[in-house]
Amino acid sequence: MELFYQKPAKIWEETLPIGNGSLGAMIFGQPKQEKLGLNEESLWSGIQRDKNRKEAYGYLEKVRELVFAGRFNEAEELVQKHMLGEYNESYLPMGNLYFSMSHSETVTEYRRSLELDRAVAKVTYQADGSRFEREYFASYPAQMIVMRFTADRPVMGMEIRFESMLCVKISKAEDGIVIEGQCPEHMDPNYVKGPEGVIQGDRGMRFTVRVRVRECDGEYRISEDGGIFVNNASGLILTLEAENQDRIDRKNACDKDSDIPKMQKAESEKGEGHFEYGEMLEEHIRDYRRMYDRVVLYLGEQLELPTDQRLARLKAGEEDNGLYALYFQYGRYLLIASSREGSLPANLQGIWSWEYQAPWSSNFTTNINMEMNYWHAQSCNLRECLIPYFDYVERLCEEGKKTAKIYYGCRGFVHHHNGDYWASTNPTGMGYLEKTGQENSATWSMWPMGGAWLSAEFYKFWEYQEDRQFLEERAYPVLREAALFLADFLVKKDGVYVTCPSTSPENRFKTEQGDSCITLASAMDLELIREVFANFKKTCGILGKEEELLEEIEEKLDLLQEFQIGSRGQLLEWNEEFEEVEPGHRHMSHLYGLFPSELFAGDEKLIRACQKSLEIRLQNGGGYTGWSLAWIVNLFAVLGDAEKVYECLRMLLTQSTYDNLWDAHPPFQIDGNFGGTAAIANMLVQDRNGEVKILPALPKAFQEGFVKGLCIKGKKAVDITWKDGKATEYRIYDR
Ligand code: FUC
Repeated sequence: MELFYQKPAKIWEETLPIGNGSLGAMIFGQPKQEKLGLNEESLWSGIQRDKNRKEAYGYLEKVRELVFAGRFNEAEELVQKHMLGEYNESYLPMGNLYFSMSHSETVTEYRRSLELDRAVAKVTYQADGSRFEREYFASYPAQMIVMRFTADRPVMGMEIRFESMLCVKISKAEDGIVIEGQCPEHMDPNYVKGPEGVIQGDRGMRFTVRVRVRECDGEYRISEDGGIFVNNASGLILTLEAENQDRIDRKNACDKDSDIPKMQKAESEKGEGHFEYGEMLEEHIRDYRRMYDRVVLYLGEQLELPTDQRLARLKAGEEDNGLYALYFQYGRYLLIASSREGSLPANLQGIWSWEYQAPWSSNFTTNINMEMNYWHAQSCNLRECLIPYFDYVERLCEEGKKTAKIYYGCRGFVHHHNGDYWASTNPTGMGYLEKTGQENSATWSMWPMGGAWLSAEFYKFWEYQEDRQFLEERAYPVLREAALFLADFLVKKDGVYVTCPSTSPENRFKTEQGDSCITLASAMDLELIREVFANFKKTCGILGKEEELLEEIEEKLDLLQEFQIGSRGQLLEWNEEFEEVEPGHRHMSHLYGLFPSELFAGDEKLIRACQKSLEIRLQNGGGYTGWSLAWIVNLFAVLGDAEKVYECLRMLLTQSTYDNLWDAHPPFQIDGNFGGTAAIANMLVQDRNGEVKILPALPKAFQEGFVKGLCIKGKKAVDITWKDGKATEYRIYDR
């Protein structure tokens, strides 16, 4: 399977992304002036420091009093003024590598492709009577990006240059160039401040990038100012490696067992300097296919048409079942390329980001986005890709213990809606009004439920992998800290336990005194609490642990505020039937219990209420961002509404997908790709609440097909073949 094009990319959203979890490249494939946008996932602004707002706790009681008195916007004002902390830092683009070719502008037989079966990108064309070919891949075992340029005759000439928006010094090395750089010590998000929000300073992280000429059968020289000049060559192989001093120190300091990818790794066994292209390519493909090959999906033939044309045909109302399978496998490809052991989790753009101040800092947004990035990891047989997620959440768990104490006087760990490289856990949004003139920062930032949501994947890992050591050593501690926080955070009002302050991610409600976002016991809070408590109880049960916290949890669960159904039969998003400011809001937060959680499984009353809420959201324009649509498709899959699944999946591809099949929020945000992939898996098999469903939401359009290797719980996988919309054969087996 491949993505292919008959023209080079003009914009970033047409480039072909490659990656090894840490290093990424976005390939334009321009014949005359090739450009590669480069990333290294640990290049972030900032320094390690405490961003918690120390006086926050002093206002908590007052905020609660105001909420209990129904003075919601006064409570919001207080939160906004006194409880919000600094913004998190920003993910940064490493720079671009340019290749100015000496051949003429006119080229023929142009083709650019990304082979999903091998994770190799290619560009081929004819110029001046010669055939040129480029091959790119990002090797995880070798921790490098490898670039091979060939021509059928020794006519290749080019100048290679590296440029960056970061502070860099480029110098000549014996076999290439060395780029030494330093990231800014602070960067505000672009929605707060423009370039004036950047402080370069001299405390930011330092990094080194090396571009090496590994093979060249023509002449080459390197200029003092860092240009590489090639002439009369028919073959040229370059590699790119990067090292971030901070990352290595930090990892070494806190995790002695970790397998830190060092740039020398590639040369280890065969000795210094050993490099053989064929070996390296083979090693890369072997490593990649070990994961990628586990799942095969056929929904229809792969048309011999360029991917952008296939997308255009779909937009014009034509059918292309194979394109959905390509989209699905691309979602698996993108996760393998952006989340491997030893790296950070996939951020808002995976690892591919080109703007100096990227949208929403290209950070780890945890009120939907980061979690959605991993919705397909289990079902689509990519468990290893979760390792960076678990590593990162464990860091949040450490930092979040401080935040829990400072903000709420609670035990356990809390995380809010934004995370960065430094794992800060405080609510952000401080000074937003003063800096931007806009109110309402508490709407997105005052959400102390990030840790609760993030902890869910730990239990799910146990369910799918049945790895007792993982449950004991990794899941239990995180679930315990999450449960501790929630147990302490609950407060009693009229004999019932509620959360306060409480928001429902990014949505607002109307009151007589104007609109607000701060209330008590939003549905999502209650869902998360019930889920964390249940997961913790189950974990303790399996591990045979008895502890006081379990009793406390029982007591809190007995008196926990119930979910409420509104006048239209909908599940209420907040504890009262408020009028929503945005009834078609993109977040489906109150439907969390239906999906991704299994909390409501089997409860017909709540499922019907969710269905109604979903209907209301959609009637009012919901699903207008890529990830929002992806969430909706999953919800319909769980509801078993096959035709809605198809309708929304089609919308995801036709309205929220760029030509390189990246998800469009807009702008590019990778969550929709991953959520969309999860939805396709959910339409084929579901394992929820102890019940495996085969083809639970198969649309009429996908009459015939087969899938192999989708995972269900208990270390099992499923193969299904279907015809006329019915399974003709299926097999459940041990993985
Ligand atoms: C959440 C969403 C936005 C966006 C941002 C990165 O705040 O509400 O739509 O996806 O994250």
